[in-house]
Amino acid sequence: MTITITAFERSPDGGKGLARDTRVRWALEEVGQPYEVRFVSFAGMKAPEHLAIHPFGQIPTYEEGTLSLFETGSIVFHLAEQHAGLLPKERNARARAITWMFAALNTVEPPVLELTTARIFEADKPWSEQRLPLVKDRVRDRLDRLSTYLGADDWLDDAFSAGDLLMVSVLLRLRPSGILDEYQNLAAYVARGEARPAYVRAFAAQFAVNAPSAS
Ligand code: GTB
Repeated sequence: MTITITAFERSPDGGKGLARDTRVRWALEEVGQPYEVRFVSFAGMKAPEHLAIHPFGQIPTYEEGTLSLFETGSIVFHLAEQHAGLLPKERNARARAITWMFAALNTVEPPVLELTTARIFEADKPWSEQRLPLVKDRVRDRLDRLSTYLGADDWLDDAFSAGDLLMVSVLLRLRPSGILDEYQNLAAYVARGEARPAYVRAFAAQFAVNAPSAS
């Protein structure tokens, strides 16, 4: 059955892979599933046809036969359940990997998003200079703990999992702020994720349509 995802017609990040279709593309590549992409404009995201599959008018979405999904966590989880490669078979290891998926999205991503908002959308506000250090420290609170937990390990548990895929995807968004490089082991962890052949393919696919030179 053909899998179709949606992505920005032209991502505002110009191909840096920061829009959330990249994590879904990555998961699809990890499990070896071919997919098609339907590109959506900002106006198209709020049109009834798109709202019928994404109630909040966002990308990405996932369609496969009669199934349509939204939310990257749910899409990655669906793929990880249906195909080998993203979740361990052993019950406890699988539960731990799922826990890390939630931790990436529920515990680490919110302050990371807050920082993006503060740096990009609130930079011109008169209170921005005072607020930014507070927001950065909330990110550091999480990264301090994550860095200690990861230590010198390659991945959050024994083997790469959907938990790492989501955590690396979330951390990647910190790179422009410079905060990621304050944590040597987390920067290396993200680089390890980016070096995976599946990530390289996913990144190249989104870059091909979003790079400034792409027509
Ligand atoms: N919780 C949802 C999920 O994980 O699927 C969040 C989905 C989401 O925020 N989608 C964004 C969107 O559709 C695109 S990724 N936004 C349009 C809207 O809400 O109207 C967010 C994003 C946008 C741009 C950049 N960038 O340019 O760097 C990075 C990330």
